[in-house]
Amino acid sequence: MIKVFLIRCYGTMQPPNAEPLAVETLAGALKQRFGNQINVELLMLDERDDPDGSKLADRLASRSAIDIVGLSIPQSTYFLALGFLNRLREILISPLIVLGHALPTHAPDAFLSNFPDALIVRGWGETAICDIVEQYRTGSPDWYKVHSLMFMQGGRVITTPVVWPRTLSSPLRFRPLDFFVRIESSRGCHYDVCTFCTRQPRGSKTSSWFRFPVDLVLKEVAYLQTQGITKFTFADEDFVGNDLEGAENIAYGLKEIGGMQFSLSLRVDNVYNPNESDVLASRRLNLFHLLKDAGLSLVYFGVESLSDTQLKRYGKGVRAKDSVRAVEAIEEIGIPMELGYILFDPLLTVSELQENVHWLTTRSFSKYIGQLFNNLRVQRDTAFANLLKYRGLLGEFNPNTIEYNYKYQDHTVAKIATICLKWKEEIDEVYALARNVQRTDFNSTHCEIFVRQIRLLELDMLKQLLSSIYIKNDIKIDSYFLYHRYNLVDQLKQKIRSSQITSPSIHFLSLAIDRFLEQKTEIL
Ligand code: B12
Ligand code: SF4
Repeated sequence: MIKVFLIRCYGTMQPPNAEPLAVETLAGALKQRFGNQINVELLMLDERDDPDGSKLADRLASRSAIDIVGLSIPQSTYFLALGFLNRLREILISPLIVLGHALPTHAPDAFLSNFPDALIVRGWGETAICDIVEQYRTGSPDWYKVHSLMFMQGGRVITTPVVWPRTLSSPLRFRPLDFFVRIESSRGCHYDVCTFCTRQPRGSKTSSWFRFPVDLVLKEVAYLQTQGITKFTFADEDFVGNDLEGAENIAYGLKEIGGMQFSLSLRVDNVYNPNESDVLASRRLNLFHLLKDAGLSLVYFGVESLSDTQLKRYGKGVRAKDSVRAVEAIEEIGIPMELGYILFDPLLTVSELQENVHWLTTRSFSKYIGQLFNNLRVQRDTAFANLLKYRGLLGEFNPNTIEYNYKYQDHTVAKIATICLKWKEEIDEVYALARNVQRTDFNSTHCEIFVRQIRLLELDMLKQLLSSIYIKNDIKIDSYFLYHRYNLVDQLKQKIRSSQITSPSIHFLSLAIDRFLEQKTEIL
């Protein structure tokens, strides 16, 4: 019997309750293809309790006859993965190593240069992992026969064509009650052209989006309900895609199942598209009424900017006023939302910044912005990276996040961005963990109030910074904002303490709050 370990890495960017869906999905596919001829075990490698991966490597050393170790390496886990793989090599365990997820997909060189015997799977991995096992079983594997692969042979990097698996294999869920569960109803993005977005690689003839069979999606939801799960998120990048009917059928099915709460991600033109007929426009709105009725509790909206020129640079294909209309429509239907926003990009101008602030202060939705002080992550394999290279603004590459450093073209924007990003860096651990509680609980009032208060405070601070441009050479943060932020964190601490709610997410949040308050006491 073939013995396979699939390991999911957790770093600073993966909240502790993020479900290891990548490896669960791969395990599901392996079980579906090989049944009892394969033994698959899922493991977690979390830098919070095993910072260099050596503990897990040593544990594996005590296990006998391991054939394949598959490692899932998302952003922020590069050094953790290297530590683990180095330790495996040191203790002379040499199973076949297979690497997947964002970092191996977009920075294969950073792994192959250290581990030339490893196989890199690029993009969706179910077909590839099954074919790898198939080849491994022959005893003289021919890796050219496996799709979506990168490997070294004779000192050269060999690349095989990428395929997108089309079948939905039911994930082999790993302790689902301990995580916030995700379900896929589609893959890819039907729009597929934003200049900053890295998507899974695909062959030129593959369509950029497809829906899984709706009955199988609903079967998975119903199964999870039998396991005691009542809250989940759709993992889809583009839940609606170009398939309103499929989305409607999911809504009807979920309503029938009943008792579920869920979130999903949308483009703004999934809600309002100015180029469509009135009939289609009302069908779109009706879809969101149906979804709300079925338990939709949070919408992630990829707004990104409310400056038309910035939106054009991002390749979003929408105008600010249409985004505003879509956001207001969802607000009117009464579905809570979180707006994706990328305020600072290296080519931002002061007038674009003012345009953003204008929309945000004249409407009521700034409280929904997930992270106002976001800066564009210029990732490898994106059009934006090419644009910056051409402009001479591209800096060094970081394999841990697959992004490049860059310079801002405008000095004033650079000053404001530096202040805001420092602020974000200081509060991010607390804020991100509180937002994670809000995103995965749907009913946590303390965390919801806290994240909203921080968002409104940040918008006020940005307005203050913008107005200080006109006071010569004096763009700096007013200490009022620092005091206020400290007090908000302190209040959250008291509320958590008095509510006596306990969960791993709240536990990590409380630790982060203590760290923040300890570091910042000097400002009082
Ligand atoms: C839920 C989610 C999150 C959650 C939890 C993520 C987690 N890691 O557990 C949170 C909020 C924490 C998050 C954070 C971020 N995310 Co996110 N996230 C998603 C989302 C919506 C769903 C992920 C998912 O469940 N996919 C379904 C599973 C089955 O796919 P998968 O994980 O990719 O696994 C497949 C392959 O990657 C591969 N594979 C993976 N591991 C392995 C291992 C082996 C051995 C093999 C063979 C294959 C293999 O095979 C798997 C099955 O096909 C995706 C969009 C999407 N639909 O993928 C974005 C997405 C992954 N996120 C993205 C980004 C940019 C981020 C952040 C960097 C955002 C930020 N600025 O902080 C961070 C950090 C990176 C990360 N993803 O962990 C991008 C990634 C782009 C890229 N290629 O780098 C995506 C694609 C969204 C987008 N279009 O921009 N994310
Ligand atoms: S940012 Fe969203 S809409 Fe744009 S290409 Fe990426 S997944 Fe598609």
